[in-house]
Amino acid sequence: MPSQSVQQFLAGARQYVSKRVAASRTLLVAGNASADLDSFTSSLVFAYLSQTKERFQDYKRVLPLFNIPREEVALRPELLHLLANLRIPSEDVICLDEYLEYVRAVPEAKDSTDIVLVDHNNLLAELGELYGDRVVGIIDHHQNEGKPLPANLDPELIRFSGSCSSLVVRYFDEYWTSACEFKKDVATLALGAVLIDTSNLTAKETEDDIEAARLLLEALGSATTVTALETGSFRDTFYRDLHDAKNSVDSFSLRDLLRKDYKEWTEANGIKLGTSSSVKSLAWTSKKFGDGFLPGLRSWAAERKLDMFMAMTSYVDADGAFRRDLLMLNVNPALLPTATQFAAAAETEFKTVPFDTADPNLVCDADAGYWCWDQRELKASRKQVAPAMRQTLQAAKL
Ligand SMILES: [Mn+2]
Repeated sequence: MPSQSVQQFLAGARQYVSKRVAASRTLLVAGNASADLDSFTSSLVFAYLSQTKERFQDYKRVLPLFNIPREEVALRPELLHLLANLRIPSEDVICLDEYLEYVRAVPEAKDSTDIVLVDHNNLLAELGELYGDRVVGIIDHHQNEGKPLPANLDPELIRFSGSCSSLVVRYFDEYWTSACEFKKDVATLALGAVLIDTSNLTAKETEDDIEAARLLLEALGSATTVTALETGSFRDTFYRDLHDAKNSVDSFSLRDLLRKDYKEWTEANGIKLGTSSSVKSLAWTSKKFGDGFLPGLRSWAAERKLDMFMAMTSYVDADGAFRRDLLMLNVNPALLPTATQFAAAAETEFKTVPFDTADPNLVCDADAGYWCWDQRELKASRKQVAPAMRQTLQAAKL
């Protein structure tokens, strides 16, 4: 049984990578490149529990790898919620860019590493180049992409289920009834993914998900009967909190908020338009970021090398009414007449109305190329507004 907690295990793995410890025989456990909660928990639970299997005893190190760059962790509030719940510092999560840096600093690591894939069955991009021929095990719930699987996989556990974490839980089935003092945290970790992926066992769930949830809830000591599993209030509360976190962007920096749902276009005349869509009103966003709001918009536009930036929001206000806001920031002085022309046209086309507000962030300043509005035309989303702006930009003379 594991002699350290999952928190201690992850902190140790993180030190190994951060301190560039010389390579020893290593097992890398990598989730997929979209890096959702399922991939995260599948890789961490597998890596942590691998020490309970004879099969993995020869590995000196087991590293759970989160298959996205560090900077994208912030875009996954449900992960941050679960980590906080478990007192796991998010810095301990080993991200792709950090791991690749480690391999560059310790090149011999490449030859002493095997890899297990969880939540995917085809290793892509840089990891594929490094370890495509060193895949020794797969646990996945996606369809095989037609590529033949590597030979001699152990485990080779690929079948449809709501959550890949459920398959990982079942692969280590003996652990959940053990007396290991650390098992509650491991169970919490896995349960989060199982419930999120199956909408609290109400959608897409298979026998594997139901059995995994039963094992985990039993390990947590909160479901000793099937009835408790079916109606368990712990489970419902735990799920609702995680679900709310997933739909909350309160922990986002302004940059995260702007790039979360972002699209850009470069027109034939070289003019570049960027558009951010958000589930929070401009008033909410301005209040949250205060003096950092306008500089934040300008810095995002500069980072993306934009000539024109727009933000669209859609949200439900305090009275339960669906609302939209629209914001336009012209960055290229040569386009000021074009932006002014769009602002005039938007009044009729999108029923834009300046805000009646004391918030200086939400007051138009045409000379500075800045406009923001209450958009009364509620049917016009980015699908309508962006093409209108693009047409205007295509006609612009620089
Ligand atoms: Mn999955």
